[in-house]
Amino acid sequence: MAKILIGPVTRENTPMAVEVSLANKVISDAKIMGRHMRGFEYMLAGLVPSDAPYFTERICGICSTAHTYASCLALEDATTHDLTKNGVLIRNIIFLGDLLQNHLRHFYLLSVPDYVHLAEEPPWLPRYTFRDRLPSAVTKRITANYFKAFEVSRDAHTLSANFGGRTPHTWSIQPGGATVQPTGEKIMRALANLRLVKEFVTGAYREDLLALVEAYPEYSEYGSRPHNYISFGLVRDPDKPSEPFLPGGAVLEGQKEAVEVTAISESIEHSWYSAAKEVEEGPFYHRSPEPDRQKPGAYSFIKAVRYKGKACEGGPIARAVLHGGYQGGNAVWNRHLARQWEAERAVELMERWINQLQENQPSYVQWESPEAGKGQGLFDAMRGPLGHWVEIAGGKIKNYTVVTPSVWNMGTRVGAENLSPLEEALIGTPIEDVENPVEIGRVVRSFDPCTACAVHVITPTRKLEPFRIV
Ligand code: NFE
Repeated sequence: MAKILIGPVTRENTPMAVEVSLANKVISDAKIMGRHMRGFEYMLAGLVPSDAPYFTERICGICSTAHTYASCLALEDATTHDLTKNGVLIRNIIFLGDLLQNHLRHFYLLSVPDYVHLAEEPPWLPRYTFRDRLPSAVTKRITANYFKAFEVSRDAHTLSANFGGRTPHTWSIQPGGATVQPTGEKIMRALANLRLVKEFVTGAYREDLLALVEAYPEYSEYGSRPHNYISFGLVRDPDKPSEPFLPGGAVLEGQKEAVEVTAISESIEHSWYSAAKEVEEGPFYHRSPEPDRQKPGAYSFIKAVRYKGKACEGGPIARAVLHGGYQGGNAVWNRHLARQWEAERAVELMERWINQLQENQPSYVQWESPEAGKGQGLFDAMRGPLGHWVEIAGGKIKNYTVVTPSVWNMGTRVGAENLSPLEEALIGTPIEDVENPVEIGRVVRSFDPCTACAVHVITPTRKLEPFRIV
């Protein structure tokens, strides 16, 4: 049986490798391989708890505010802490600005080159050979918007930096709220940035995506998988800070239910970690397993996470199913369309919330770390459910665990048959030209994968294997 290994898969947030098996030029099996080791959990043990948001937001550059938000929720959960409305509004605005820059960069910078012949020079060359099916005027327009997207995604980031001090890796999201006051000047600037982003998200982004959907109709089928989804809920409700604004939930074979955290399990069966029984169980207050690169049968530093034993997909499409009344398919274009739909909803929420900021009301309430305690921060990052779990003992972090959306979406299999969502989605995809397997990248990128979040820390002496057909 022919196999194709692509390693690294480029144009994603930190490369990983994909190996597919082909039967009659159709993908019959797929393995996603995260070949870095993150190790942030080891680094956090022994630090003072208030360091956790600063450290964990550096897990990744594209979703950093999701980590600092989730980390603060975990620390606040360890102490039963109340937040102010201003504090929640500012956190939500910072995060949604980050979500908008993510969705725009994902579409234009990472995905569009899979379908459109942009400039015929490096860094857009070399690339797989494929036919650009768009009329030349549309290719020209999308190419211009590709470059415009650099500016507009910067505007979205600037909006976050306006309240966060900087992005990525903001300063002002802290346990206790946000350490910045919403002055009239900041509010005016945020609204000005948002106007620029809104125009692009509701205009170019929507129009360009629909042009690709029309030109490449087979991607309304390729990349489909079982209808199992999960979300921990999007941001917090400014009027009820202990609750998500859009509640989380799970969908198993099309049926919605509330998430029971104790039904989440992790497996390292096929991951490069030494076996530690408690890791298979949950909840997540435990020491991380030790790396073991020689483990037989393992193929990734990403673990496997399951809900009630099922591989569940997170991200915009899961949120569209849970909150948007969406009941359609989950092929490549459905994921992209859900992301664009979510970007429009994010703009609407931000307009509302920026206008609710109160100049003279507090944004921060002093937070003190407990001597001992446990807390969990359940949140939805751009790509899906993000969980931070902290255990504090003697005023220091004893254990810290992070389970990211990309672990949900592109972890390893459990046993031989229980594949991760991205592995499931690749199976059944026809490969027209095995020398130019462009279909693989198109399915992979529809998940907006991020290996940096799922793993971390590369061994510099080890070379990544290049693309080859086995
Ligand atoms: Ni590095 Fe992240 C998001 C988190 S992981 S991008 O969204 O958490 O998938």
